[in-house]
This record gives sequence, structure tokens and C-alpha cells, in this order.
Amino acid sequence: MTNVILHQYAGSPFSEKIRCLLGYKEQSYQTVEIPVIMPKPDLMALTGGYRKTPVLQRGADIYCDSSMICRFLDDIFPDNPIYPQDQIAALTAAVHWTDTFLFKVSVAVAFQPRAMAANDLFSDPAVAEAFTKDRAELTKGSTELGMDLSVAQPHWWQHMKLLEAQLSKAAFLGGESPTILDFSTYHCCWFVYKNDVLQGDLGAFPALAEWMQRMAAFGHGKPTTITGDAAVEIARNGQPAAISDASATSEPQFAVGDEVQVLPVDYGFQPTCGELMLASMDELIVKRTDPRAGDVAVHFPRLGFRVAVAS
Ligand SMILES: N[C@@H](CCC(=O)N[C@@H](CS)C(=O)NCC(=O)O)C(=O)O
Repeated sequence: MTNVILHQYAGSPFSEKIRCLLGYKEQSYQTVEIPVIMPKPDLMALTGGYRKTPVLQRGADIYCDSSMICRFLDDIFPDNPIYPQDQIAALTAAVHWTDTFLFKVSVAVAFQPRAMAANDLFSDPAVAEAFTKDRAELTKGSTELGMDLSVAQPHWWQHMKLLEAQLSKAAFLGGESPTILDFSTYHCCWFVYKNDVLQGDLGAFPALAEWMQRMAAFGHGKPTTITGDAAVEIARNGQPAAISDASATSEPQFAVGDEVQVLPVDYGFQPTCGELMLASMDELIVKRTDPRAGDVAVHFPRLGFRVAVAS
């Protein structure tokens, strides 16, 4: 049993990306089932504001955003590496496009009217209304997640066609073994094609369908569920890991120790406030003290996040 805890819920595509990676890495881990909508009090005790799903925890270190989580998991479980350095710039760009633009397209396709009718989440009108209200709050001040189906559908087909062409030539997008791009692409496809109504559309893309089966065959590793309260207790009993290059900062406006807030640039503008511990080229770490969780270090990737003076 490793000591990482995945805060997630079953229907979350970005959580599926992490579950699938933990399957590929053949890891045992703990999970906390977090609520699909706010409030998420146990998660807030850990992140201090960041509300998106998933979040990964190791002791008193909290990792936000699936891109940060994947990098961290690849560092601590180095077997079967997924970041080939001879492709790293092209890969990072393609993964970011996939996790942002393609994800946005996939949301519109997955939530199209003919699919919604078969979605359990929306069978109870009260639940559907609460979900819609919550997601309106999540995307307040942002246009990043909204796309009409008439715009999304041709973009989706075009990319499925390109994936089909590439996957007819190799087992994975990374070639003979998967890279991070396989995991990012997989969660978008999973989100759309896990719906029985849309699954039939996959018939037009046999190589893509086989690749999805290969990805699904990695499984989810060995998860054991614990409560949110137990996860907060684990944070309280731990201490944030020491940072080796703490004095190094690539941030011109801020110094280590400054009070800052960190938040996503796309949607979910709920900031995490605290003391800047690290601002490297690819990571931001904020230290905060929570009444329940004690001292925690909250980690964010640089890509897709901004740091500002705490308000
Ligand atoms: N950039 C984020 C995106 C995460 C995201 O949008 N997750 C969705 C669920 S898959 C979410 O947070 N929905 C709102 C919620 O769970 O409260 C990542 O890579 O982790």
C-alpha cells in the first residue's frame, strides 16, 4: 500500500485519467469519494479553496490539477515512465490542448440532449437542478467550458478521425507504450463513450475502440476507500515535505514567504491563499494552516494557473 490518497468521484473524467495511470503503474492507494457538487468541507480543509476534481494527497502535501498529479505520480513511481524527454515539448503542448480544448468539446458532446436522457445523474430533476446551479458557480466569470454542440460535434469527429488514423499504425499515441498523451486523450473519450447512447458511434473508429480497450485493461490499480475526515486527520498528523531549492523562484513579482493567492486561469476561480513556498518554472507551492488539517503545502502546476497578491 502506497501512501497516496486520491480525492475523486466515479463519474469524473479527470479522475479517470489518474485512476487509469495508477492502474498502468500497478499501484495500491487510498481514495476519498468527494461530493460531485459543493460543499466539499473535507477537501476545502486540504486545498483551502481549490474545488476541482481530482486532488491527490500524500501526508500534508496536497496536489491540485491532474497535470500536477500525473507528474508527481510519475516521479514517485518511476517504472513505466510516461514523459519521454525526446518528445517533452511537443507532448506538453499536445496534452494541454487535449486537457483544455478537447475536454471542452467532450463536455458538449457528452451532455448533448440524446445522451442526457440516459444519464442517471439527470433522472432526478432536483439533482439535475442542483448540479446545473453548482456548475454555473464553478464557471462564473469564465466562458472556458461553454461550447454549442453545433460547434463541438465537428471538432470532436475531426479529432476522432485523426486518432483513428494514428492508432491504426501503433498501439498507443506514444508508440509501443503509452505516454501522458494517451491518458489525457483517454479520459475525454471515456467521458463521451461511457454513455451507452453514444457508444455506438465508436463503431466508425475500430482502432480507437481497440485502443480504448487497451487503456481500460490497465485497470485502476488497487484502491481502498477511506473517509474525508480520515484524510484530513492524516494531513494533520503529517508535515509538508521539505523543498530542496526553496530559495529559487522564477516569479519576478513575488518572493518566497509572500502572502499570495493561486487560482486557475480557465474556470473555478476559487483561490487558495497562503505563504509562497516555491515558484519554480513548473510548480507553485503555497503553505497554509488549516484549523482541521494543520500545516499543509498545496502544489499547483504553473501551466494553467496564476499567482497574485492575496486579497
Ligand atoms: N484542469 C483540471 C480540470 C479538472 C476538472 O475540470 N474537473 C471537473 C470534474 S472531472 C471538475 O472539477 N468539476 C467540478 C467539481 O468536481 O466540483 C485538471 O486537470 O484536474
